[in-house]
Amino acid sequence: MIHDQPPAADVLPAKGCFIDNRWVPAVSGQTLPVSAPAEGRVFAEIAAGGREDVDRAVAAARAAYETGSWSRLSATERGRLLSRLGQLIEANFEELVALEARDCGKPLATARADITATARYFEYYGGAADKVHGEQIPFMNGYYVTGEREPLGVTGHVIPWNYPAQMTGRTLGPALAMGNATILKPAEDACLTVLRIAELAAEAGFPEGAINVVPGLGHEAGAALSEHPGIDFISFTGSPQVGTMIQTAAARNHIGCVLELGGKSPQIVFDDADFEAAVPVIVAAIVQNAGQTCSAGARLLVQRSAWDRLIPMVVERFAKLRAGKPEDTPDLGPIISAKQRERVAGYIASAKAAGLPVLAEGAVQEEAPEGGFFVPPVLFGPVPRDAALACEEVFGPVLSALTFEDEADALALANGTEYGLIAGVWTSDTARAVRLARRLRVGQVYVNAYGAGGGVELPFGGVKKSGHGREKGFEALYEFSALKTVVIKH
Ligand code: TAP
Repeated sequence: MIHDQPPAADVLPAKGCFIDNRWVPAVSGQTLPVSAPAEGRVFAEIAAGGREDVDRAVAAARAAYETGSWSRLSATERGRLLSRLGQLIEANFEELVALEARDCGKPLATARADITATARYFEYYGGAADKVHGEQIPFMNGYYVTGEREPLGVTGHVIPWNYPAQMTGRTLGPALAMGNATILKPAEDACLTVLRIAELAAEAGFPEGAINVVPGLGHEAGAALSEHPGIDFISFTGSPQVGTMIQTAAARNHIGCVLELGGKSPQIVFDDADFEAAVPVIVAAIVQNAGQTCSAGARLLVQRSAWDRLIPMVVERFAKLRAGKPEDTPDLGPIISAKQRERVAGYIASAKAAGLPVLAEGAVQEEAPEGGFFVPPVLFGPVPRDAALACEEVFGPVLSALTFEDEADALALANGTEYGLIAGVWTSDTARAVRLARRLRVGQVYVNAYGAGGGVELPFGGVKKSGHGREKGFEALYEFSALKTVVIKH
């Protein structure tokens, strides 16, 4: 829904598009309403950026890259600016927490963890900027050969609504550390912290054009950015459907891309596991961010011989879960939008209609606002292997429990979806853990743990339909740079 009227008095007005360190209204003059998911009502507006705004942002980034105002700053100076931005995020911590909590409906504790991680991304990549060394390559006598890492140029970034602040740090941090000039298109449903971080970047001293943000609709601003001939690389996190469009546009422009497209990640529990340690982590892995996490542990794979002991423990914990608004310390918040809530509720209703057994169901707190987009968490099981709930990403607080017989069966089941993002293995048999870690077709494996708090330092990304390329950790610095071989005859 596009607005061209002034917002109501209690609605935060749109700041605009952030281009060349300045707020500029969208060329169309239009804005988009943003809802607070826990309240179910509009509380802010953002600029409805479009093709012409993206053109301006690409021109600004191109200038910062070509003139060298950003790309030729020393790596140490780039690192200092990134670190300073991390410090400014910490200095404005409570403001950013409140904004992220309201914009996404996250419980305050989750929003705090997110903003802490956001600052950490900038600190990490600030420290890493001048640690990427080239190499000297042995070659024929009479030649001196080096391999040097250089920026890709202008990089585009399209991020989703589930972790707006963190995703900004995760994708811009390494791109900027390597000297790329950036344009970010955040999700229309949640992007207020992203816009505030852009403002803080200007305060930190980033030169004009290094960081540009164009909010707007996906099929307008997002499509314009991903198809733009003026970008040299694109990073996308979101649905496989849009990821496919991004990859097609990148191929047409002969540029590279990194895609992170979600998953249906397994938590595999053997009968020799420490159930006391496993159960709280198993439940947290699906309830975190109301299940709206690409790496949510959405499939609980239980060895048949462990089912009768493990499941009652999970059920007990699951049934106590309460969804509510950020300030009421709920176990989980609402779903991001009415549209997404319909999608998640649709999965639950179809599974119930198909007769899938409900093992446990949480509830919504009594004090939760009427209009909030809440969905009580549900544990289904045993779920047949070919059911939608065993294969498709729900992106909500729905845990599907399935049984397996032995290690070979566990592996086949775990690897048996189109996705391959992360996996958890719970066992006391170290040799088995190593065998599975090597054969699971995913980007990250956790043994007797799951997710480990996000891990800014840990390279992250998928295989198969979960995408390709890696963000997070040092690996991302290679993703956002190119190797140049220099051959000197002497
Ligand atoms: P997407 O549509 O994929 O949105 C992700 C980002 O892409 C948003 O910034 C979106 O902008 C933008 N976008 C949408 N259409 C585009 C286009 N044609 N060209 C370029 N950019 C475009 O995801 P969604 O609709 O928010 O969620 C749908 C499903 O995707 C979820 O249920 C979930 O299964 C999956 N999902 C996965 C993840 C992760 S972390 N892997 C994150 C979110 C969603 P707008 O928001 O303005 O449309």
